Parts: sequence; C-alpha cells; structure tokens
Amino acid sequence: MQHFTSVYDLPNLTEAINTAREIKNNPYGYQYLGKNKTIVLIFFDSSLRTRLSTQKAAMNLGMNTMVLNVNQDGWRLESEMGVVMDGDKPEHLREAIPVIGRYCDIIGVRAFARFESKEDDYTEKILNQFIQFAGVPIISMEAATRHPLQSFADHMTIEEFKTRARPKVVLSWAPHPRALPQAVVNSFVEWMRQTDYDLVVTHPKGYELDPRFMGNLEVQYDQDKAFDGADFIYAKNWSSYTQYGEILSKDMNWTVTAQKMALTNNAKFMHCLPVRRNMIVTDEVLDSPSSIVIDEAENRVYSAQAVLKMILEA
Ligand code: SN0
Repeated sequence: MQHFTSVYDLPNLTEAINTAREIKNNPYGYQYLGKNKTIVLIFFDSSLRTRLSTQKAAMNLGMNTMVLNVNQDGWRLESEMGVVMDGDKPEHLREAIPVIGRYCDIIGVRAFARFESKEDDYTEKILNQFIQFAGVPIISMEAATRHPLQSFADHMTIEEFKTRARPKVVLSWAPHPRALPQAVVNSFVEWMRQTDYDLVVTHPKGYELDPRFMGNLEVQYDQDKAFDGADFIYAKNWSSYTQYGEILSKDMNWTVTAQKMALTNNAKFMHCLPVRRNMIVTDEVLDSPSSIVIDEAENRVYSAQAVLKMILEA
C-alpha cells in the first residue's frame, strides 16, 4: 500500500481487519519494523485521538514521530496556486510539503473541510497537494471528505462486538451547535458499503450525502423505523452537503436517548468522539454498558498500526 486516504487503498479489507485484530493481541510483534523510520504528523485542525493513537501506533512499530501543528507552531501555509503572497501566510505548501517529505518516511495529514468552497473541499485540494509533492507515502488523518482511520477502527469495533453474522448498522444524524464536516460519515458509509452488513442511514431532509459516497443506498427519514432491530447505532452530526456547510436543523428529537435505544436489538452505541453530551446522545446512553465509544477509540491505535505496517512493508 502506497498511500492511505480511503478504504479503496487497502489491498484487501478482510485481511486489513484481521491484521489490526492480530496487532491488538500482540501490539509489539513488529516493534523493529519501523526502526530508524520517521513519521511526521501535520495538523491543520485540532485532534486528541488521532494524534495520540497514530503516535502510539508508530511507537509500537519502533518509529520516531514528529508532530507539527501548522496554525499554532509553524508558518501559516498558503495553499492557493499562483497567488501573490502579500497576506498573512509566509510559506507555500509547494515548498513546505517537499521539505517535510525530506525529513521523514511517512506523512500523516489532518486538513478538514474549510467550507469556503465545496469544490475545493470535495476535490481534496490540500490532501492531493501532499500526495503530489511530498515524495513519501501520505496517510489521511481526516481530510475534507473522509476520515479513513476512523472508519477502519469503526469496522474493527463492529467485528469485535457483533452478535450475528450480518448486523444491522444504523448511521443516525444527531443535532450539534456547530457546522461539522461530512468526512466522518462519508467515510463510514463508503467503508460499510464494502462489508455485507445491513447498513441503514437516517437523517432529516436536507442532509443527503454526496451520491458518490451513498451509491444506491436509500435514506430512511424516519429515525424510529431506522432504529428498529438495530445492532449498532452510529450517531454523528454533519452539516448539509447540498446547502453546503449549512445547519438546517438542531432538532433535539434526533438526540439518541434511552427510549430510542429501546427500539433496537440491544444495540451498541458508537460515536467517533469528541461527542457533545445531551446534544448527540444523552448521558444515560453514553454512560450505559451499551456504549462502546471507548473501545472504539482504543481501536484507533491498532487500525493505525495496521495501516503503518502495510505502508512500511510495501
Ligand atoms: C470533527 C468532525 O469531522 O466532525 C472531528 C471528528 C473526529 N469533529 C468536530 O470538529 C467536533 C467539534 C465540536 O465542536 O464538537
């Protein structure tokens, strides 16, 4: 595997999940694989799990890690081509990226959707400049349209907790005070469509995702019907794709409550975190044994480690 930006980069999905699960059982089994190799993690946006789990994954493989928080520690970086750089950004990505590439063997990049231009976001303008100019493998640590390390851990977690071969997995929109990217859900839907799970997506009208991610999956607009018999409830807020970046609803009737969880087949509750308590999900659900959000976050280490292993072995 050269780069990791979506599920399509994995040579074999089943093998990738098995590798991550083996690593979980034996995290130091490949502790020399990354000896004298360096990974640079570049953050244009905030992070807790992605930063620590990717760093931990690299350390378990014996790699060195360096972290750069672009907007706080580094120069602010220009990403537009052909501009007169007379503003507040002293350095262009065109130099910064290949320079960073000379200092390491793998680069991890986090660059969320900016919501300034749907086209710029959906053509992955920043991520693709990294792929084009770095000269080393690139791992997406959440780009504008996808969060594949999260989806990998989500899939692994469902495999661990499922109680039947073909679980019903429900992705539910839930309310949030801010406009959030579609990356986590695009990626989740795209990834889940590669499995044989029974995937159901539910959201209020106006929150339809890009058809490139949804394929021919139909939306169930009735959240209660979606929850009926579910084995997993994956809650997440996202802003509108069609009315790009807008908040169309903060309807608290979509918050995941114990009452709604009662409609399910004793479902496990999942969320990528950070989660807004009593907006997305009530305390009662999040603090109940049904919630597997901490296991899900733990699996970020092993899925990232599987990705790094596949790149180091390529
Ligand atoms: C990010 C998102 O893409 O939705 C990262 C999730 C892994 N989430 C947020 O930015 C949440 C911020 C907030 O204000 O709750």
